[in-house]
Amino acid sequence: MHLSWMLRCWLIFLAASTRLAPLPAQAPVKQPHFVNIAPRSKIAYVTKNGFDGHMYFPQTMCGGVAIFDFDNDGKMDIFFTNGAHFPDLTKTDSSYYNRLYRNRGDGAFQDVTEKAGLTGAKLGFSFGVAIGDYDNDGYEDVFIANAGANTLYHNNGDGTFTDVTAQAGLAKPAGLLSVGAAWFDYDNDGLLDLLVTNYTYWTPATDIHCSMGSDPVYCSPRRYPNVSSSLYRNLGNGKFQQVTLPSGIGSALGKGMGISIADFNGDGWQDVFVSNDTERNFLFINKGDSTFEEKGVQMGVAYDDDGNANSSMGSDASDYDNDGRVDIFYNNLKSEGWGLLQNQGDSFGYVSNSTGILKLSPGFSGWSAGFTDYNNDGWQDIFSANGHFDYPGRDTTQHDTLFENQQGHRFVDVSEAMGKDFMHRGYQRGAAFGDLNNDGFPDIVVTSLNEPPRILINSADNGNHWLVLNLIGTYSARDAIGASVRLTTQSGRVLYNRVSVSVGLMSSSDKRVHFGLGGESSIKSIQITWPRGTIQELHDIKADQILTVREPQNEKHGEAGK
Ligand SMILES: [Ca+2]
Ligand SMILES: [Ca+2]
Ligand SMILES: [Ca+2]
Ligand SMILES: [Ca+2]
Repeated sequence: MHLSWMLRCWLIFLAASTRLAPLPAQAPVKQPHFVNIAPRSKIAYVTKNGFDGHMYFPQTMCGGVAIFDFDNDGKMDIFFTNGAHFPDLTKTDSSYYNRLYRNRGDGAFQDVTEKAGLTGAKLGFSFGVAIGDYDNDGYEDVFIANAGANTLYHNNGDGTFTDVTAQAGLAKPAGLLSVGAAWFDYDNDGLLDLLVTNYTYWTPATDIHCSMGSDPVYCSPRRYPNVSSSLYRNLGNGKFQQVTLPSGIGSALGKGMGISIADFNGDGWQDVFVSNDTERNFLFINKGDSTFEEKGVQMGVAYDDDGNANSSMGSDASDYDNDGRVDIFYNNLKSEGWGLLQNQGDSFGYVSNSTGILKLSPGFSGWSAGFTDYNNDGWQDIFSANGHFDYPGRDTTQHDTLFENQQGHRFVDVSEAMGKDFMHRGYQRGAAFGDLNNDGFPDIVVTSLNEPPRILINSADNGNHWLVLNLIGTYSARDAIGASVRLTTQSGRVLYNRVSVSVGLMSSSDKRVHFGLGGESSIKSIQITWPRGTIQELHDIKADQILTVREPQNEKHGEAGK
């Protein structure tokens, strides 16, 4: 008894002294933030929507961004689309030009637009940009969605581009506003096809003038007709065939904005989510026979949890909870709250409420948006480029937001901790994601109406590990858009990502596949499922590298597109 009492006292003393022992000195874990390096370069580009107080309907959407490597030097370059003068819809001077900036690799970007032939001087008002190597020649080509005729530029491989629209067969009816576009191989023939989201029919002559009291305002989209998206099949000889109606894409009429491509039901065929402004969202399930069935309502992505169709602006698809199924995010205008849709196999669950998104988002009007693992912890965070309509003199400018993913369960708003360059208030519109300095931490480029863009470099200072995969298709289309990757870390943690380029709104992101690995510096295995079905396994991979992987050759397979 006495002994037992002594022992208990000793144990209590031991526990107390352990508790009181000073902790070993530990450096605080640093959180990455963002620094705008655009002022280091001569950036002539200012997003110009031609604003003159009249509030022409399409002026709210301007300033698409692409992050891609046009000259194959391993450094991601930046392309911006731009607006035009109203009501004539012409790029009346060079301030309206689209712009290409070459990444010099020293933190500065060089304007190479004129040499590249990408000013778009004759294009009028441009909205979205979609990057894809449609002819599998190893050089990324550029498609631009416009108010007028859309444009395809072929990358000649020598720093110049040629407008090949006329011979490509990508014509559209006059007055059809094309906002976004995405390259993907819907029929798995090794050639990238092209989906274009259209918004409505509009010309300066049919513009409806709306006002609130005596103030002009942008009209509600509901005043304008709904239209379908367009699908063009790549025939492989530089020509495309319009398959909008036979493919079933033409059966759904809305106001298309963001496009997210993924194999949502895991059957080996790439499906399409389209976010529609003020109309229900679409989910086109690829039936594998060159047709799609629009199943947005059945699969639970058409409306929010209250059954409302909301403004659904930009969208992105990614596996935010690392369960092997690709989820969907879309943002909305102020007071609506943003949509996070969890892929539950046969359908999607609206999880904005349970994940905290619905509490964090109603104060913001979002445009481009995307998943990006800014802190390399293996959980995809959500960025949104924000700003309400550009009514001068009202409190309509906003800052962008970053919602940090807490282990796939909840999101918390970490925007303020991202630094003053991140917190810039404006009418942000386009945004693209990519690793501009190849340090394994994703960066963000954002446009803002009537301002220069921001090139937000990730400070990369929490020491987390990462892997970037540069996948090159041989039997599949060279860009390998849609290739999915399952990564298992040394400790057995499983992460998912895929080649995804059409991210957000009007914008196109770095096609390389990025993984944050947290504290783990080695990878047990990587399984790549290439778009045409080949499965490739790699083992014992070191972290913190950009690894190029070519699709394995199979005797039965030729080169893509041959
Ligand atoms: Ca480059
Ligand atoms: Ca090409
Ligand atoms: Ca194809
Ligand atoms: Ca994260």
